[in-house]
Amino acid sequence: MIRNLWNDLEGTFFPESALDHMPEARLREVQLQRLKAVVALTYEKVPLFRERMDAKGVKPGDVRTLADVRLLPFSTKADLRDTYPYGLFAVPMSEVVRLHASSGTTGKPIVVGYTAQDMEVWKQVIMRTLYAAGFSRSDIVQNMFGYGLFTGGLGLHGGLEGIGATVIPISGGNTERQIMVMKDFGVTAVCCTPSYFIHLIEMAQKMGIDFRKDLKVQRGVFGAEPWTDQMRQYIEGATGIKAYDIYGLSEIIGPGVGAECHCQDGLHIFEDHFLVEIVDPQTLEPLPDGQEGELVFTTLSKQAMPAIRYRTRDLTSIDTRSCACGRTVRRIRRISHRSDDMFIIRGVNVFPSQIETALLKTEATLPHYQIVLTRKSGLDRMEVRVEVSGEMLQDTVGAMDALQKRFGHSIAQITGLTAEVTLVQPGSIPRSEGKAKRLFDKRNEG
Ligand code: DLL
Repeated sequence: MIRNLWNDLEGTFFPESALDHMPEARLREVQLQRLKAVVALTYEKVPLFRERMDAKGVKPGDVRTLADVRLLPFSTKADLRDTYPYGLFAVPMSEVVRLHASSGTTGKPIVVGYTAQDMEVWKQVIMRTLYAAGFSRSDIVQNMFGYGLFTGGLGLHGGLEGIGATVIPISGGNTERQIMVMKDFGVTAVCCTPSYFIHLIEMAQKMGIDFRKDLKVQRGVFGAEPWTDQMRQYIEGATGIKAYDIYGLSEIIGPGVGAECHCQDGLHIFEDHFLVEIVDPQTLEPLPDGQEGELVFTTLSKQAMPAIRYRTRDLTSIDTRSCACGRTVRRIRRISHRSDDMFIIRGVNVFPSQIETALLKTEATLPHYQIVLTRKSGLDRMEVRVEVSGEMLQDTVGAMDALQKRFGHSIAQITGLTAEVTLVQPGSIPRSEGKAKRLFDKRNEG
């Protein structure tokens, strides 16, 4: 079914990317046809969906238009935990060729499965991601996403091989060796989390390696965690490479749900495989295009573990403007926060990304920071530990005090809250090989 679509479209695109340029009417037809099929499949094969649909009095035949997706029940990560490990699979295990798992922060991991066709789709969406970021078969790519149960490493790997690039499956960690490989193997492109790449830039500086003079890296795809435009500017400014955003989540397929093109202005969703909605996280009512809310996906072609109206907790909006690149698949704006990242302190809702924006706005610092919440005599305190550069530490006590005040002022401006700002030594905030952890909520400890 997927391959036949390629024949419908002529053009100079790579066959996979042609799907990003499908005439909109055709795209909606494909989506509807696939939506009907996936609803029928889940109703028949997944007891949890059948029970929920029956409880709402909805039958698969009631889905007649794309808007009818709203008749269907939502699903969440809790459903995956409650049916751990294979309860939401729609095919027998003999059809499942790959398992991945996402650790999450609490309790058991969630397990996701793929059939051989799911693996083919995954490869294709990653190939589309890579083409959008200008990767080609001539690239030598250092893939620093973690290999193993995490979907990042092996997910990118399949698509990189698909486009015929030379893949170095190095995974994360051992940063000095990463830099040696980057130099000696003539690496032209990289894939990893943005926070790990920033760590790598610092390490290269320490080792006396100049990205522009000593390395051949030209582009990278970065994702698996929120990052800001300021971080992109830092990465591009420090290295001269082009940095593209890649988005995805294990429950939907892994990396490859959405990707930036050369316009670097939001992420195109591979809509022929993923039906996107934005809902109000409180009322769960659909929100109009352009308004920020929770991203919800229904998978349109997944066989092993289809997802119906899966609530991602990621907050963003749909951008309906056409993109200068000519892709017809719509974009979502960059994801800067998740609804469950939000913390409430003294009654005020705060996202870690707001603290990051406040810090980056104040000085040209790197986003190495931690937010530590504590409670003393019933009062909540927010401490923000910010790493400053070695040169800044040489400054006079007065200059340091002034800097601390500027950070505090900027945080207050953005969040309306007073924070205790602590300036810490360069390198003292632990670096992660994968996703960075910024928030430490110790309010209920001891
Ligand atoms: O992080 C898949 C992935 C791997 C995406 C490599 C991109 C590159 P999970 O571990 O299941 O899967 O985590 C998914 O990470 O719901 C978001 O909250 C966050 N996330 C992923 N990509 C981005 C991004 C992978 N580009 C969760 N920007 C998602 C912001 C992101 N947040």
